Amino acid sequence: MILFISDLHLHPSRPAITELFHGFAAGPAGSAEALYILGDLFDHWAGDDDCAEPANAKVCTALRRLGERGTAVYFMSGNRDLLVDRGFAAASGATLIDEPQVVDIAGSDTLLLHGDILCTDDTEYQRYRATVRDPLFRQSFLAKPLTERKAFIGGLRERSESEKRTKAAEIMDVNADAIAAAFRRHGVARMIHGHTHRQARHVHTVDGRPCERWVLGDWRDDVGNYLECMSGGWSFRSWHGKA
Ligand SMILES: [Mn+2]
Repeated sequence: MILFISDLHLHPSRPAITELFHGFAAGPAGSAEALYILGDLFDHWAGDDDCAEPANAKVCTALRRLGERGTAVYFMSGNRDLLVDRGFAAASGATLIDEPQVVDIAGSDTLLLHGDILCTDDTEYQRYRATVRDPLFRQSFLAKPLTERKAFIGGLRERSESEKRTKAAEIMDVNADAIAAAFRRHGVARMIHGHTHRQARHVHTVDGRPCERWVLGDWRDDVGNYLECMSGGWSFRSWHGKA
């Protein structure tokens, strides 16, 4: 059994969701051979020195325990936890994977993405994405003190929340051409991504080929969502805190 999650947006100010995650890590995730985290596990990540923050340290410990009990944990950064790096990997035991990544899942090549790269209609966002992913930007940002980085991210969050309220929902969703291009470029017939919080299974026809796209749901205070891949098939599951 292989599980996929994304968009938990864990943050010390959201104890209920953090509690759900810890139940999930101690529960269903422990029976999986692998857990793929496809971005935005954290609501924000100011740098790996933030691993020391008690709530973050607890998450790292939970992931480390999972690994020790035999579940391979793979971590792909999302837009919010873009700065997760080797320090986090060392603290959590998770294997960092680049985006995009093609992985053999149950015998078929599967493209794994966070998903924001597919939202090409939001040109303003894509410009921002390119800036923050620039290695020089990253380097100079990480050279600032942790408190300064956190304050900067806090300001960014507020701006993005207010922009989201005024932007049309379609602009923030994935673009059909970007999806077709991704299937084509990677030569796969299956894709899994998060980011849009619109949990669904979509079927696409790309150059006459049937392709499947699984979109992971986000987590709320009272429910977590994950995709379960078993030999018998794939399905979305929800987690309410009890097995
Ligand atoms: Mn995201």
